[in-house]
Amino acid sequence: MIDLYTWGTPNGRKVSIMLEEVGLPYTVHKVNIGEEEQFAPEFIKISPWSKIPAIVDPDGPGGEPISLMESGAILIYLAEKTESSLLPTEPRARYSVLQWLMLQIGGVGPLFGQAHHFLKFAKHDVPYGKARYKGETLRLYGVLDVRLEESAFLAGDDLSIADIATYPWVARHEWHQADLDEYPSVKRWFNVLTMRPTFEAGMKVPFLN
Ligand SMILES: N[C@@H](CCC(=O)N[C@@H](CS)C(=O)NCC(=O)O)C(=O)O
Repeated sequence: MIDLYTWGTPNGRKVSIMLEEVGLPYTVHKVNIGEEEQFAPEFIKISPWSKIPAIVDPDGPGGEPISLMESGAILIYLAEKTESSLLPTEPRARYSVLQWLMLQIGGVGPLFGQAHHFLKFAKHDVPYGKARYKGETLRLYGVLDVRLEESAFLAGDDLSIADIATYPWVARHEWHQADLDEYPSVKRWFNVLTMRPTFEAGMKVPFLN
């Protein structure tokens, strides 16, 4: 049974959606980042940067336990552990998945996250920060929309860990003030994924599981 350390955020929900998709049983451990539980010494042993999500798999490579931080690494690990088509082995398909996954890890997550900070949570009004990160966020929506106009999913014809990584961020579109009607292909993709029972279940973690 995999131990999942998470909270109700886009990064956390990537992993619960993934666990639902591949059908691995898991135990949820809530790490309330609003109460600074991420700084508990026991959690830092698993996640040195004090960030959720993290997992511990008692049945890791070689039959030994493994702990992992960083959502991208966790998605790759779980896909490979289960030999899932969510990360294909055929090289062209695999690199397509990895490039869209990396765009999420290096672009969508950090920039949407900063947009949330300046638009919703900053203690002071910072017009430059709001404009900068909302602008960069909408620029990324444009990239996603062009891509999803030409293919059903981010990496191509099939669902992949790149979609799983990106979906929970787009689910917060109201927070970063993106109007999905202006990005019809993103909206089509978002609605398709929202209908999947695995995504619905994963998005409820850790509060309703
Ligand atoms: N690059 C990391 C980012 C994880 C991350 O930013 N987690 C946030 C919640 S979405 C967190 O734990 N924040 C608590 C903190 O920074 O103290 C990943 O993809 O896993």
